Amino acid sequence: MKLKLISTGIIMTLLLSFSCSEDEIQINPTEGLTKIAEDVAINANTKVEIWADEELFVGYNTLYAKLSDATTGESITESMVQFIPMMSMVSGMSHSAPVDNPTSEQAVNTLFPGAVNFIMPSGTDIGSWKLKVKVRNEIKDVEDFVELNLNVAVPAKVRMQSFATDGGMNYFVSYHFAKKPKVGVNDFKVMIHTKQSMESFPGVTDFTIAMDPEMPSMGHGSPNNVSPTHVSNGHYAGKVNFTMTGDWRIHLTLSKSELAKELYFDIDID
Ligand SMILES: [Cu+2]
Repeated sequence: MKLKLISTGIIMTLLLSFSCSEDEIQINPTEGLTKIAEDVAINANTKVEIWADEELFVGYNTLYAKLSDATTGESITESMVQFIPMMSMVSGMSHSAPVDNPTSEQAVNTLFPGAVNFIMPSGTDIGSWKLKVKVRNEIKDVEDFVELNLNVAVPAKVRMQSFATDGGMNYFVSYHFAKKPKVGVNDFKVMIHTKQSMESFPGVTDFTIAMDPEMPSMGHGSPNNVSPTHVSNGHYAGKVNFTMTGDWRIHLTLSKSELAKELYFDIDID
């Protein structure tokens, strides 16, 4: 009886360790992500897939490029990857959007992560978005691109706001949580970009942000928040503390020389 228990224990241990290492080997890099579009860059013989955390929305979207050899299907883990979003407006005008290109030419777990802050939704009476993705076949020494059609929806709650100053500057403010926000202290980023031209939307690095989360329905805030401060490229990192589930409102005051702009984002914590 005792022997049986011991051997069962050994088999269980073996099974567990086996299944653990299996998980590590078979981990799927796009698990939990949504495929947005794909196409083949013919000259570079490279299949380009674009994945995201969810369907695209007006706001800051993390995009993951996944490259593979169009013939063999094997992952390509080294390439220049560049995102160039372009919106063709029904009015005839066209413009780009703020972009964070992948920072490395080495894939992270076969993915090249970057981001686009879509500043308008697509729609039949508004216009349409395309994403040009530039890649480079290092072996063939060929640069190429694909052009993908995107659908950008209006999110249930506003995730990007823009405002203009008297001086004619346009600012685009968006936010991003590294992980789905939950009750407790959450890492949180605010992004501020400006419009330099229709093609160029650089990050703005010299804002000071004061943050104040509130539960409007209950009339209280929360302690232990860290107002976002500038890290790089118009990204401001802080911490927001949601002390309970429900509707929260993150008040932000953005200041820069004479400019002081107050705005807020509503977010539901479940
Ligand atoms: Cu537009």
